[in-house]
Amino acid sequence: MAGEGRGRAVTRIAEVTITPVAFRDPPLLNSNGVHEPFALRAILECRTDDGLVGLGETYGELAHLERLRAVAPRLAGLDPFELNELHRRVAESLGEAPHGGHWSRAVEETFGAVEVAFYDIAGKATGRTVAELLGGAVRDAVPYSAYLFYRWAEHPGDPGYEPDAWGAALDPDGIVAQAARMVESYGFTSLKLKGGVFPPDEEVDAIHALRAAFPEHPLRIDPNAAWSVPTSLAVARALDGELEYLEDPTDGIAAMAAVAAGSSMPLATNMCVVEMAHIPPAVEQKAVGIVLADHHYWGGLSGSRQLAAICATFGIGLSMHSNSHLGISLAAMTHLAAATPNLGYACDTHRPWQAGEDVVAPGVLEFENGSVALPTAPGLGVELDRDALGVLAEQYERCGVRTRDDTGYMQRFDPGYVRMRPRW
Ligand code: GKR
Ligand code: MG
Repeated sequence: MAGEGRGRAVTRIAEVTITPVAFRDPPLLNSNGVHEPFALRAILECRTDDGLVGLGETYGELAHLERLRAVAPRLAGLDPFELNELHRRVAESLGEAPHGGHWSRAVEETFGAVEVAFYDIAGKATGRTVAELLGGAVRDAVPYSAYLFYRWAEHPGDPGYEPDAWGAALDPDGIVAQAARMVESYGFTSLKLKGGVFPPDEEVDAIHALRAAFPEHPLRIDPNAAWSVPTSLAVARALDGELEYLEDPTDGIAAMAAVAAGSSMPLATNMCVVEMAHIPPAVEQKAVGIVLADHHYWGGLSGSRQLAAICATFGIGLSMHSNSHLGISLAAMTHLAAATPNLGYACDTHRPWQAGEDVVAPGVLEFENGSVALPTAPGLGVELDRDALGVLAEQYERCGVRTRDDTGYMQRFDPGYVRMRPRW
């Protein structure tokens, strides 16, 4: 039960506001299709009875918004330090009992969204940063990787879209040019290519071209399970010695284990190990060498720290996943990564693709030499820009996108396009 304060004044949640927002997203290609002109997020503001406001950012898809809206009224009166009670209330609101001692992904995603806002409040209430509350920073700046995408120059379905400065990238030269711009603009020191778009030989050529252009940068490729086991093994052979890791070449723990057994580089995943129940079979079958943490679905910052401990126990490396996101998420990712000693790889971020639109006041989350310095103000250390929030909320109302559908959007331009896993 929520604590009664044991003689101390206790801050309690008075009100939770959920604001769906939409921001411009370029036509980035992946194994499911292409990004729509708008990406969705939900912004949470948790207000306490003594005037503190905790911020959270999470998925903006309708199903997730409905879960957040079901939970929000049940948070009133909760002490933001009572994370176990938060977990219980979230699960109860969603009508769930723990499965095998763990909660479902829906519960962990919903819990994670609110938990970050509670950490923000806890930091503001104590004058500490979130990284301090997570055990203290072991690094004062967090390295991120350049997230390279094959992409079109423009959104064919959106006549109002202003083409950005990046242009198209549809072959190895285009990817190398994109990487050069990323490295020049942000200083990234490792490079990740989103694959699964073109036949594997072409993507292997792109990695060779990146290696030639960037001899010192660790490289990764992630086709989101677009390849069969034999194709994955052939790609792993072709890229022997080139990759720091190969991310989700194929689908499922058993298939990943078959690829891992025949590959020289470690395999990483944000697809076959995405909840605690997946860890025992993945460990038993030696399916993955690296798991990508993501506080949005791994049960928040506290769940991600549990994941980190489990990975350390089993000798599994830890990296960090991203989806299209805004500054509150970047701040939370940066605090978590700064306070996680065994997070040994540069984290993913979609940030360069969202240049220009955000809900946080500018100036805190800047990249220098590929890293974001840990914010120093209490809590997450970022401030909501209320005008910017209003603009992106209005954009949400107008844009018509309510659920991410990369495949449906692709089919508008290529009616024969089919989502396939594996495709090759
Ligand atoms: O933004 O297209 C994308 C990515 O493919 C994203 O949806 C993935 O979840 O970045 C992610 C990944 O590493 O698989
Ligand atoms: Mg991935």
